[in-house]
Amino acid sequence: MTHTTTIAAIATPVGRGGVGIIRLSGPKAYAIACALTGKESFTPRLASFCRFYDANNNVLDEGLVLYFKAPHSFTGEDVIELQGHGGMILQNQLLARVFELGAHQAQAGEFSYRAFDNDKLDLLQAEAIADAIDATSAAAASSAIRSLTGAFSNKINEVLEALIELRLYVEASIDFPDEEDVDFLSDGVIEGKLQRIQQQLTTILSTAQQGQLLRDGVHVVLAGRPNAGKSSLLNSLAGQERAIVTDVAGTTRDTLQETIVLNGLTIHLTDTAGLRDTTDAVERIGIERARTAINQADLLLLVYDLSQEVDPLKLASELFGEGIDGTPNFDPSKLLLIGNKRDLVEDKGEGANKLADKADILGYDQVNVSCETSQGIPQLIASLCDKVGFHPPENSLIARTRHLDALRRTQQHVDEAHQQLVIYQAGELVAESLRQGQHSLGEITGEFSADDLLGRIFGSFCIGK
Ligand SMILES: Nc1nc2c(ncn2[C@@H]2O[C@H](COP(=O)(O)OP(=O)(O)OP(=O)(O)O)[C@@H](O)[C@H]2O)c(=O)[nH]1
Ligand SMILES: [Mg+2]
Repeated sequence: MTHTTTIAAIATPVGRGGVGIIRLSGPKAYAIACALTGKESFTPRLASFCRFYDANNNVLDEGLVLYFKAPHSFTGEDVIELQGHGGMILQNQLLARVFELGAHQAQAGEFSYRAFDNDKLDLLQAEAIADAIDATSAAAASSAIRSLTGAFSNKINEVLEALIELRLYVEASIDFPDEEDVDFLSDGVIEGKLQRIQQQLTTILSTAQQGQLLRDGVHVVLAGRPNAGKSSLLNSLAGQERAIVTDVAGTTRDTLQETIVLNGLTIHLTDTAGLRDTTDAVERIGIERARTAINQADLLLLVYDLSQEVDPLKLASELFGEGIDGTPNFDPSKLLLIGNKRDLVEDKGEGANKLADKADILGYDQVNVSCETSQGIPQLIASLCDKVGFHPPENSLIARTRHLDALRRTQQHVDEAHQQLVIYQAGELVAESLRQGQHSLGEITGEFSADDLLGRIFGSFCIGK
């Protein structure tokens, strides 16, 4: 689709900087650059040093003009980049002049949307641009760049082609059954191809799950009784004295969040008020907030003091209630028991009374640490990554929940196709399930995507991208 308007926006971050870039895209971009600079022409892909003039021929700024002629540009349209001096006043004046000459303010993500619309990028690649810019860890950034270069799209397209080819094969066989041939539905060819597609989808899904963890990170909450060492653990993991630590029980009152990166995984870590019965109104509100955070956690670290001889499962039952089988009312897959202050109970002498780094207590994972000496902290980090299923492959690819959802629906349709084949021998239904699978997989790259979804995706980009 061709866009008739010319859009412009400041592409560099707001604030002071050596260089500030204004980007234009659309049919008038080239003419605006000529009018702005008084030059008659620009050569594509050649930097030209120019002065930028206002309507009264006063110099607004000077800098470089870059011209990318359609279709060889980011958006596929004529693109102009004005590289002036960074500084909000200068940049805003220049932008206002560009508007005066006929450009319109670009909406968030509008450049990327045009690139998508002109087939310069697919939806996965466009999302990867935003994810690369917003990445909170080096691993997330490099996997976003890999997705941007098309590595993820290629994997999706490979399966998409296999699905289409198989659907066409099934449809052709229904339309032109070969009397002499064996029954095409039971000769094993379709089943073999379906199984291959199922395997490919499983592999992609597991890569995408890692990519989604890399992108979004996990919400981890520290909870426990007062003085157990929750705030000390937050400080220890964050590598800085972020939370107040004292030996006064009830030190932390409000929840406190810190985003940290451990082994490449972004963790949104929340410290909470120690849980206990209290008449203090402020502390009570803090404890309510702690409860809310606990309920929303992807993983809960239940911290207890090893020097107090606490039974961690009994503590969990006290805090979260008990199921009919006598175990705590908390999903073991989301709970990690942390015995803290091991330095206080371990015999400093050779060999004797050393605690294990980690244990399994009736199906609940447990680790022993000391915030004082840092002993056990690396094992805690390893257990944490393990619990949330974070094992990024070498060449990970960034992914979003939307992609996981579409992949799972595709798997379901392919499973249905498999059932229609082996149980009902229903060729038409096999083809229909494959068509639905093709449709859900195509949502990922944007081959089939509703306009409102596109609006939501591009609307979350920054202006100028
Ligand atoms: N010896 C030793 N002391 C620790 C350790 N971790 C924390 N402490 C001490 O235990 C006390 C309580 O620590 P905090 O981190 O404030 O405990 P908390 O769980 O956040 O307490 P509240 O905020 O009151 O709920 C402080 O005096 C810490 O110095 C540890 O591993 N070893
Ligand atoms: Mg605290």
